Amino acid sequence: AQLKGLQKSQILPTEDYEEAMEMIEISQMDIFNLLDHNQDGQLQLKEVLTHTRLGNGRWMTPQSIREMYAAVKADPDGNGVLSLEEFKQLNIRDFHKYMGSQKVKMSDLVRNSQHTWLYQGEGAHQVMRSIRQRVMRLTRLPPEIVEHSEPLQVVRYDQGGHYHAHMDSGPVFPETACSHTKLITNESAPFETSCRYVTVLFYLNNVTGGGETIFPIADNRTYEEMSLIQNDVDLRDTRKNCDKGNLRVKPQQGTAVFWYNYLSDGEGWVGDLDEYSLHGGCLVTRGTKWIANNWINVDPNKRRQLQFQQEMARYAKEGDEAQNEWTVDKSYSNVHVEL
Ligand SMILES: [Ca+2]
Ligand SMILES: [Ca+2]
Repeated sequence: AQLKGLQKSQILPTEDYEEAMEMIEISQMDIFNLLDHNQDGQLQLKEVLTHTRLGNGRWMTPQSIREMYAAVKADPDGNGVLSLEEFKQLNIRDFHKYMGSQKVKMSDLVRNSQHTWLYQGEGAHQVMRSIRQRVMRLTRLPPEIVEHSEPLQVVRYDQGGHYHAHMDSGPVFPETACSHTKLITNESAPFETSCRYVTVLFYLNNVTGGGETIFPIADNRTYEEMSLIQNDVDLRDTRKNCDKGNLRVKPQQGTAVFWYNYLSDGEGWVGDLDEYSLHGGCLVTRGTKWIANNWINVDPNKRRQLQFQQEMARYAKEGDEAQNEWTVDKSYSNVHVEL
């Protein structure tokens, strides 16, 4: 990975933000309804915080939201919640202007790390092949599924690095396409996700301080998105609240954690997203942290997955270099997967 060179996993937001946001055609009323999770006609702080996209890659905290309210005079009665009336008075342009004007540091982002992708397919270095084969044995998944999954992602977190809690894959609706099967099955869906059925996370070194993998709500009895944020404690915040999560795994060189991001559909295939798989990388307080991720991609739509596998087998047989290259490198070289 060092030889190949690593790229920033997330780049600082650009000034294009304001422009880009103005392109989105969505009414203020629609935004309000979307944010008002409990439908009480008020926007509580946590309802705004839950929609991480509003931050344009910047991690929002209760503090940063309050600062924003103050800057754009969003909450004139000062009760900490936005009524529909207050929200209507708000000039969304001021909000975008404010967001665009903020000086953002790497530590303010959702993710502060560097990564690269390493090829594991036919002809790859023996170490890379052996990792793939071990993943096959560990997960007991068919070789044709594992072989056609994403390459190995190697990630470096320097001191001060983190990755706030997230899911490795997205929910799948009938109108959602999977990144890996999209081109081959000719889907033109409005939504796309990476359909990562399984995550195998390898720890490549011992970290001097911090850098644990946190699963904030693992083994909770019930899942409630809004209960992730209580008062000013956001359990997803891996710079501040890793000590409050349910399961914390300390990096140990040569070990790995493995989990499913989706439940079973009860019929031997991939079902709904498992929301308990929410996880993040805690702040590295000392030293450097190196990990690698193997994701196993499975389309919850079985027909599309089988079609994809058939096509891939056909390409391999024809020895179509161009296609092979596309599947292993091109589609991942610039992909930033925000989940
Ligand atoms: Ca509300
Ligand atoms: Ca108010």
